[in-house]
Amino acid sequence: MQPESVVLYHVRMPLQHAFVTSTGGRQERDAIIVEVRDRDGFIGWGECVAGWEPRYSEETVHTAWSVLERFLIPILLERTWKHPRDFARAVAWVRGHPMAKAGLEMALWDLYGKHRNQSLKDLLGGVRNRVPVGVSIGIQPTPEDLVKRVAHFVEQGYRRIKIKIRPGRDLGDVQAVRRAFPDLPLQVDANAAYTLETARERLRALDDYNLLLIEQPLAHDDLWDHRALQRELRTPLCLDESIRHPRAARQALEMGACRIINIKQGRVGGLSEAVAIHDVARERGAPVWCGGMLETGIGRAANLALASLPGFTLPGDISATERYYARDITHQRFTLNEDGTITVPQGPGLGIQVDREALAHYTRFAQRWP
Ligand code: OSB
Ligand code: MG
Repeated sequence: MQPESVVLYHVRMPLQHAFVTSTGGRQERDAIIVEVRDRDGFIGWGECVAGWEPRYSEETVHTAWSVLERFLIPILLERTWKHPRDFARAVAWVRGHPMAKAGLEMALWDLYGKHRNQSLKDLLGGVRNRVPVGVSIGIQPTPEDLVKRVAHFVEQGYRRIKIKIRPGRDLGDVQAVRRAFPDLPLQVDANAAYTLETARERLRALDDYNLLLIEQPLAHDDLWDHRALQRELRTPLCLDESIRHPRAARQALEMGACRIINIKQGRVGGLSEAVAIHDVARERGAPVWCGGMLETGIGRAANLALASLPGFTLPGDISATERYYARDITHQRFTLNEDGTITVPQGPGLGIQVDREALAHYTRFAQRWP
């Protein structure tokens, strides 16, 4: 593959529902869409999941744009690439900025698949054509509102529900949902809102509610305190923010900081690294599942392919398009199958077509290199 030009699009898309977590809420979602054109006339698409504000991690649309422009795009354009993994290796010296790297790497995977006429699922070693999925529900105004939202998605057929929690909106919310749905596969995500002390006070009580897991209760960069907390809980801890590379995954599992890992290709620097973390967990018998960042159809296609790998044994945060966007930027709209799965795209690369009219509609700023 010989990339010839790159276009970045900063998009802002209205969400169907405000998404509120312990770190704040948003009514819209920002992202950078990446378009790479190569000498053979193929086009590869990628999605950089950095958001508007540095709440989930340090990265934002603007830090990612800057690193892409100054460092990553020049590296991409300077040579030919046999495999997307070679690009991941070539940018490894750039410290941090995993979402920026992942957005560009995704476009290379799409190109690679189109050259070889193979789907991303097959390229990554996927083993399933449909993947079980769940919904991640933001903090609602009241627990009663939450129960209504949960009921709505349960009726649609989702396999499990994840609810966001924060100190003060934890036990009561879980109790309300459990009362209404005693057997529902249910998990919670705190997005790093607790300290070891507040977690001991408030989260130990959750052990009695048969949760699948508690996601990222403590600080975004912590492993050690999670280890202490996990020793005091029966419910498995799952790490999201804290797992940024395969080494952190290995260490977290070795020390017992968690028993389950949420894998997001953006958080870990791309699909190559995401597969490496999957392999680390699989060697140790730890389940993984595919997290989400409210992706457009582009990133959603990548997540579905990733979630088709054999170690992804828990339902992913990969919901139907209509749960996120009234109008998406891909022609494909992903829908929920009757068995609570979403079908993995089968076409070459990501297997999606971009709706250029919709992309232009949501674009706030675009730039082309060279
Ligand atoms: O912590 O998993 C998270 C969205 C943005 C930032 C962080 C998280 C999330 C989600 C959304 O939970 C999951 C989805 O894309 O459906
Ligand atoms: Mg999370």
